[in-house]
Order: sequence, then C-alpha cells, then structure tokens
Amino acid sequence: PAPRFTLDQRLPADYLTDSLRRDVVAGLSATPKILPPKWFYDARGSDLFEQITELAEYYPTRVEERILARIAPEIAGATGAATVFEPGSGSSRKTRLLLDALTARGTLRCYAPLDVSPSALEQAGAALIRDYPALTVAATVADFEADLTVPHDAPSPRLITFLGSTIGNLDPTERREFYDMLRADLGPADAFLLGADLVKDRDVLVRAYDDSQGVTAEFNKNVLHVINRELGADFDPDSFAHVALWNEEEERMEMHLRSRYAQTVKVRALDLSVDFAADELMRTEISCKFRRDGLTAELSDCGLDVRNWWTDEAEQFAVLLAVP
Ligand code: AVJ
Repeated sequence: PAPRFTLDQRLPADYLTDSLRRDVVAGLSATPKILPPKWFYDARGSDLFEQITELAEYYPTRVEERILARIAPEIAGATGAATVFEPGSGSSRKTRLLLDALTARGTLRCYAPLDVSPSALEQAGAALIRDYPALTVAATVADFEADLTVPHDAPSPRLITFLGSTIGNLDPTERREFYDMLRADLGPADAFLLGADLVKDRDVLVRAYDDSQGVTAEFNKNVLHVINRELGADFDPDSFAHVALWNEEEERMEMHLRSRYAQTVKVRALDLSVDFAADELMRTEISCKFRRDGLTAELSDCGLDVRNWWTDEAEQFAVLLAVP
C-alpha cells in the first residue's frame, strides 16, 4: 500500500542558517535595528509560545479556537474539501477541529502541512495518521514566505488554512506577496480560511503582549539565545528589556528589545560588531490588527472574495473564508 505519511524536503541544505545570517546582517546594520519574528521559534521558543497561548491575558488562541469549534461544520459544508493545506502548521492542534468536521462530512482525504521544521511535521504527522485512519499526510518542508505551492498530487477541492493570526506578522507589502503566491496556486473550487486578530482596546492588546508572568518577555529575548547559539554571538539577554507597544498609526502591536545601557555585541560567525546606544530599541515583531473593511479590500485586490466572516461575541478575532 502507498505510505500514509510522506515528507517532501524542499529546503536546500543550510537554507535556515543562511537565511538567519542574512536577516541578522541586514537587521543589525539597519536603522532602526530589526529582527524578523520567525527566529523566535526554536524548541524553547515554540514551548514558550505554547505557554503564551495559555496565559489569561493572551486571548487570540482561545477566542479563535472557540470560533472554529462553532463554525467547523459550516466550513466543511461550504468547501467539501478533500485536502487541507496548512502553511506554517507547527503542531497542527487547532486544525483538528477542521479535520474532524471534514471527516464527519466524508470529503477529507489528505492533510498537507508545510513548515520549516521537519521534526514538527514528523511529530504532527505521526499523531494524525494514528488518529485519522483514512487520512494521508503529505508534508512539505519549506518556507511559506518563499514557496507556497500545494503538493501537486493533493486531491481537490483544497482548503488552504492560515490560522492563529500569523498573517499579522506580515506588513502590507509582504501580505500582498503572500496572497498573490497563494492565489496563483488556487483552483476554482479551492478556498482560503484565514484567522485574523482585530483592532480593539489598546490596554487589552498591550496586556496580551506584556503578560504579568513575563512569559512573553522570555519569548521575545529567546531570539537573542537563538542568535548566540546559531551564529556565535555574545548577546547578554539580561541587558535587554522587553517592550510591547501599540502603534496607532499602523494599527499594529510591536515587540522590541531595549538595550538597558550602551553596549557592543559581537557576532562571531558574521565577523560583525554591533553598537547599541543606551535605551536603543530593536524591533523583533509586528503583529498587525485588522478591521473587516480593510482585510476584505486587501484580499479582494488580490483576487480573493470574502464569502464568510465569523467573529466571537466581543468581536475580538475573525475567521474568514475567501474564494478565487
Ligand atoms: C503567532 C504571530 C500570532 O503575533 O500574537 C505572541 C506571536 N508574539 N506573543 C502574535 C506572539 C507575542 C503571535 N503570532
């Protein structure tokens, strides 16, 4: 019989170290300094993010999960999907709500997760083929910012899911590139399911990114541990303070690391020496918050029509279904 789990390694050897090197050289030489949020997620960072999702202050995961639990049967009915394709799948936990509904509906045949981490894909895949006896898992090791193509043999119709407000990490230009790439690969019967965090009270937002237990602060500083380990840098994480701020103009949360005093950091593998002024901010994440009109318009500009828009009672978070 055909194997029920396959792993398509599309990343060239050294891709991750090479792109980390490029990001660190460019980001630490820029003014202001900036590091992309994708580098938070080594094993420790992924574990810290899991802890964040359980914090009282961090509402997005809980609220999105509640919406999905409510609407999954409707999504299954509207799409009749045979494949669920999930870029940036990570642990694939919330996706089970959709897989359950599509299994009950009798249309699901294939789950196609895409992630940069082969070990995350292997773990998630093993658990899924155990729990869904009729399911094939066609996993792809790739970077969704560069390669967003669905495995060619994944049966149609396909439902592409991008949950958890990961979309908020992309600025408007990066979002357009993402939608364009996605749209290019969509057939007429396919659909796109997007989870997006909404603009809300500033204090609620700031608390969600600056929790009382300091878990988010540790998560933020984890990028320094990653660069120390991978590129032989000598960042002292204690010499940086966690900063979470609401950028009103851009309607986004931002995380920064503030240098507590003037210091010089060396990055051995890059032969780089970087000066930080006292109180200098280095941006480590943007987390854009959305409004219905704006999000509908930017999708429509890329040929994606919003068919359904679901929110929670308090309109904290939205899940939408768009079609080509
Ligand atoms: C995983 C990108 C959706 O932006 O809310 C949590 C990551 N950063 N706390 C977000 C995060 C700080 C999260 N996303």
